[in-house]
Amino acid sequence: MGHTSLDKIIALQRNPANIRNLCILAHVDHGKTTLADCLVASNGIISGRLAGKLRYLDSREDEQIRGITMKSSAISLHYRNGDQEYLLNLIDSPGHVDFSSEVSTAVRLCDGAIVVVDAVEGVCPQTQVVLRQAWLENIRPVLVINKIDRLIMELKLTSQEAYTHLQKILEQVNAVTGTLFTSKVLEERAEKEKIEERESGTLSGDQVYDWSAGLEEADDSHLYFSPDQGNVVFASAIDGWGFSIQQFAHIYSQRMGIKTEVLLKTLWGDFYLNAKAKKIMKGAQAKGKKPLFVQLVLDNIWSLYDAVVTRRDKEKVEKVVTSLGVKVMARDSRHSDPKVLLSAICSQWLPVSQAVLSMVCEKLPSPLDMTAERVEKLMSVGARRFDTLPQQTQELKRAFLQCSSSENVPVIIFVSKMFAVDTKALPQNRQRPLTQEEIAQRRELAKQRHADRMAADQRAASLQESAQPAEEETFIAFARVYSGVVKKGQRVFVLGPKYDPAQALNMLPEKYSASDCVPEVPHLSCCSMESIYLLMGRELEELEEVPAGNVLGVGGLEEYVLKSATLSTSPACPPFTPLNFEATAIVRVAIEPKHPSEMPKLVRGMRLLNQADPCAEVLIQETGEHVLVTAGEVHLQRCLDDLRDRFAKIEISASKPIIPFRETVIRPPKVDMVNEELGKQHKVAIIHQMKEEASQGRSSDTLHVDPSGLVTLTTPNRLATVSVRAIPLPQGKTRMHIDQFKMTIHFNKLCCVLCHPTMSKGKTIDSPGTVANIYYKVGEAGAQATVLRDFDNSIVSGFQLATLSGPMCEEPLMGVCFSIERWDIQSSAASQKQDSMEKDSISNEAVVEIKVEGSSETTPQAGGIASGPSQARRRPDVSSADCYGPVSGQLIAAMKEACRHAFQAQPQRLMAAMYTCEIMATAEVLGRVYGVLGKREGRVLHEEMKEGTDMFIIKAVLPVAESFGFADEIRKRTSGLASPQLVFSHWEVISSDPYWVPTTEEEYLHFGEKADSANQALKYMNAVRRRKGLYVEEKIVEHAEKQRTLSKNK
Ligand SMILES: Nc1nc2c(ncn2[C@@H]2O[C@H](COP(=O)(O)OP(=O)(O)OP(=O)(O)O)[C@@H](O)[C@H]2O)c(=O)[nH]1
Ligand SMILES: [Mg+2]
Repeated sequence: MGHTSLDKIIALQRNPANIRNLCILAHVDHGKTTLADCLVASNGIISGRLAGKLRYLDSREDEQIRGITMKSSAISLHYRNGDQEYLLNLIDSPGHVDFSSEVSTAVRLCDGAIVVVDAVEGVCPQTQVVLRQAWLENIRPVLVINKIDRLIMELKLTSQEAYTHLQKILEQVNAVTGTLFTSKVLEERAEKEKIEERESGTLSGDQVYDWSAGLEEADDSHLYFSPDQGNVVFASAIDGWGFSIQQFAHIYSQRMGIKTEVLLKTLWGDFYLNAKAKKIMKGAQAKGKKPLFVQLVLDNIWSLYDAVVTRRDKEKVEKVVTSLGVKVMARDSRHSDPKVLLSAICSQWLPVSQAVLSMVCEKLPSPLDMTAERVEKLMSVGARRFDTLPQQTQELKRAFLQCSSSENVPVIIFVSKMFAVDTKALPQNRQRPLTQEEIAQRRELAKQRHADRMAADQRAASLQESAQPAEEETFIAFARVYSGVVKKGQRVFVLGPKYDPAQALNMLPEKYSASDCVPEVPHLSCCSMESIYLLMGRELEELEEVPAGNVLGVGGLEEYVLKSATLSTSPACPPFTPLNFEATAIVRVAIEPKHPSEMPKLVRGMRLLNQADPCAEVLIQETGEHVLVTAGEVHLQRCLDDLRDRFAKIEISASKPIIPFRETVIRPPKVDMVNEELGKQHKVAIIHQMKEEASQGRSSDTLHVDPSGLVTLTTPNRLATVSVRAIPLPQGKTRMHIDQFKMTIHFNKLCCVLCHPTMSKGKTIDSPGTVANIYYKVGEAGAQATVLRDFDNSIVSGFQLATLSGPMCEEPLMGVCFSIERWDIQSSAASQKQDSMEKDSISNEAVVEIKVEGSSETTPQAGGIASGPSQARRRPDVSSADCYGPVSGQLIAAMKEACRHAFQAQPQRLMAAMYTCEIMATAEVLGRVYGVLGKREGRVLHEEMKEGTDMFIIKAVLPVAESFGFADEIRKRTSGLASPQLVFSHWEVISSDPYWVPTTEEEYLHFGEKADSANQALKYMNAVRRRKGLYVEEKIVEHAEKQRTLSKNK
């Protein structure tokens, strides 16, 4: 087939019923790009011979070198299915975990997905992730089981064994879908119950509990993959073949005279052919017969491989070629590599592109089939429900569902990422053959220019030069039109993620359009779409307009859109829900230019990089370092390469990865380091004991630490006193229940919830896991409270400063609660006579209860945290203006110090970032994998054998600090047979105490006086302190005496 012309594609774009927007998703290396190659070749864009070898959509050099895809890229293809012509907007996505954000950007723009699974490896961790992503975005998947040739050539399975194996893989995939479905049904049911409960007040007594989970009624049969449903293709992309059972059903219905419908139902499953009775019967397994699928389908393929590749039987091949009616060129049949001949035969007999594309056209929805549920999900940002949106906004739902391209519907576009292309590669700047007239014109121009140049002075030249350094990279938005027609040069509103249509509709005059100048509406701006493009893999084609339902590229948005955005001509349009990113950016490195003078270039380059990558973050740390945060090692490498070669174009040097830690406190341990109960042993180390005592009852004239850990600090001017206690928050998901009518709660930015100023009675707060640092203050009733509230800001600032960097190694705190148990403020005049003064304390009966749910521990002290009533004493004459005076500054400092001391009064621990890591390995290399994991402080969670293969799946957790080079080391030690997938999962308390020294007899016996066995926490802490230039308590020469004695004795 020849190259599809641009006009054809433009014509097809106008018929949304025949458009399919789809992406290819899979685990890394399962063959997405190879499959895409076959599909691209079917349009004549690349040669069929190169399909599978070229990996056309991997356009970056490093993608080709490493052999993995790093970004998602789109291409528009044309396909004729029966009498219908289809336009397929295909997006290839990366499978490596580090780039899973690219998958999110692709999935958002599609209505369907091809999920590729390797026939040998089966369902892998990323397969599950992509299935979940497709599920969350409500897009419909179809399945391609790829690399079937490996079952023949590598595993040397018989066709019968291969059939059982394929059945298992289907079961695995369906199990994942099943889990997703059940969890959704259960969630919906819980939601429904909650609403019912709210509506009916309390449950009435005679109600009987309904224990059906709702699963019985829910129909899920359409969700599963099954060859007889037509949503599964078996393929070998590298050899260019693929089939669905439909194809074979057609072939055999003609040859054997059996109805196609019968064959469709029986070709997959427990059916066999009874040759005598000429009937298809059930129960192949029980009777020990060959299932129909093996006999009619697999056996043919197996014998073809056997004849062409294994035995290289020329005669048989010729027979097959004539019986299949395919044409083989002489040079193919003479080729020394039998695979060439094989793919020449297979790609004509069972072309993979035809099998996959007809499945896509038949089974995946068109943009017109978008469900109302999906639209509502896209439009309801955050916790807002769709029905709470303004009326005008709700009406837009119709525009989505209609997907109309008429003039009077609003234009709605979603930009899921920005990508950079070389400005020279843009179609406007591309060189094309010139016509005679143009050549003549140019000649004229050149003559003119020459004359000008002679006349012009130096100034003109310099002017031209300053105008020259145009941007070398242009940003194109990767987007989809959901409604209306996008025209070149059209003006649209850019809606920021926090944009609120309700607010804007109140502020804007009616019939307001984007071509008017923008009034002051928060998070709203205007821009014009300077150019629009058709995305064709490595190339772009300029278009004049794009109708609804298509994927497109938009130029000229770089000033307005950072990474993703919603564009619309209607201000009633809400911003779309943010993309679901599976990966968290965790690996950070500091970057500096080789030559300090090139700093501005680096800053600019990093800004561009930030825009061009959906997941990378760029920030400037307090220390002034420019820091790049990435999802993993491979991602980091790509970002650095990009920075060096494209965005900054300078030599840069990157620091070693900066490993993040968190500081926390824990409840006093009950046993010591040798598992003896504390308090029973004799303390032997006098010095250490002294140290301990000093830390427990420290006091100076402004600071008092009582043995229970309550720290009382007075500001230097003695105006204010705060008493703070640090309390460890229970691990796991914490739910706080506050039974108190006024209370201020701040989760600091680690958990990003800020509840201020008051919480209503009986409110429940969820903190996401252990991440919260909470500051709370029991509030007071009455007018007196206002003065204290004026100083709230200072207290919060002090708290925030304290939680930003802890005393151990200046890393942020986590999972700590600071309870302010007393807080006094006095006027300056009366400050000296504080004690003799009559106390007008406002004491309230605040009872704060913190209930912990979902955590197995009972928390005796958690209930007691706040039961101390807060008191506040103050002179009524403190003017509220004081909060701007020096008092507030001192209060900030005092609060910060008090928090720090309170923190130090408790047993302190470091928290390490942890990866979960899934490794697939064969039995022979299992031992080596464990070796590497053990060396790097990894902990194996479980290990299981993958059914039907000799592979083991090991699931482990590994500290991020130990993970650099881990993947490489595993690969080297196992000669490439195992490769891990690392994903950030959680923060974990390191159990060893960095300040630990032996104090009891047993500990001395066990660890020796110097306790010089490695203390991992101390090692980490010192490494961070050293990096930050803080004081590190370390002896440089440990055993000096010994050495001297040795040398003397000689
Ligand atoms: N034997 C065999 N190998 C295949 C087949 N399809 C792809 N491969 C090989 O598998 C490797 C990975 O293929 P890709 O297409 O790059 O895989 P991918 O899924 O795009 O990988 P990422 O984009 O990195 O996630 C390549 O070496 C291919 O040659 C197949 O059908 N059979
Ligand atoms: Mg790929």
